[in-house]
Amino acid sequence: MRVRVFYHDKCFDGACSASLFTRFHRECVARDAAYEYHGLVHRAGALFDESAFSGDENAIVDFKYSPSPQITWWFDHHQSAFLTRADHEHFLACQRDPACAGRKFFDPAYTSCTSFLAHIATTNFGFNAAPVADLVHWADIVDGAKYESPESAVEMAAPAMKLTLIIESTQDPAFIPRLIPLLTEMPLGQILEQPWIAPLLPPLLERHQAALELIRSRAEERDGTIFFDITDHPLEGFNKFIPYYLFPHAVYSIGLSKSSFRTKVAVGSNPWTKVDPATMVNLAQVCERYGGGGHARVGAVSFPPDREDDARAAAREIVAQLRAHKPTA
Ligand SMILES: [Mn+2]
Repeated sequence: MRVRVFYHDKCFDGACSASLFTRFHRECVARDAAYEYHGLVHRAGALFDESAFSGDENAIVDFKYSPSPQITWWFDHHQSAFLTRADHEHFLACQRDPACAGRKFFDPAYTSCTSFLAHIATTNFGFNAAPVADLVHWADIVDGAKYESPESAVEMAAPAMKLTLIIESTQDPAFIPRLIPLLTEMPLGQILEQPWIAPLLPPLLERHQAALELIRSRAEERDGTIFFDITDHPLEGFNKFIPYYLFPHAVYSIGLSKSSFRTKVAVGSNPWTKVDPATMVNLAQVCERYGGGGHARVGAVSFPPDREDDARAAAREIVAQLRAHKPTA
């Protein structure tokens, strides 16, 4: 049996979910299957290439729902999991179909897709999640931004955080598929020491430092909202906690950045803020207005590279909305 696993690309939780799905599937569903990995990214336009759903089984983890009949497993925890109302209705219809309901799972209350998958695999399929407890713990910390301080998030001492840096920055399409099986096979510290992984880290730490200095030079904070535009310095991603490391009292941050395939408006909130979450703006809803999405506390909107002006206009509107809004302690 050939199983194709589609996961949120360049994301620690996406890679951990793909690894955990594999271990669960091998232990509880099919002992002799072969697994192939295929990363998915949020982009403007079609998210899925139907012809890629060519396995005997096709699983999507930590990514949006696809109504394709080729998709046989789905696990997600994103509030914006459904691209359209029709997709949501397709999923609800699936929940009423016994052949489908036991294989497609959605719960936005989970901090990480990895912890959600561990829960379903354990309770519904008798999977033993004890050997992967450390991985599940770190997936929750990384995906839920549950770092104890901006310093721990930006200084990145833990192996999971160094791996996250490598995963979020890699330009090698073979890297994450090669990494995925290891995530549920050996401790994270040992993964980092692999000879094909260890040399990747030092240049990334240097680039991280440069991004920190670039954002420091661009960011302006007003009325609790940080804004920075670094579209003139194309970066393939940067640590999203840098703004709060620079401005610990800020509540929201909007960053306009550019990579090879998109201009991105990143809309986040300070995970360490002292304001009452109930008084904060739902950022998934803000982003959905421009065709993006995410979670209540962090979201993003992607524009094609040739619509940078639209991205900038959207960023300015969002900045104005959030600066006018006063969350309270
Ligand atoms: Mn996730």
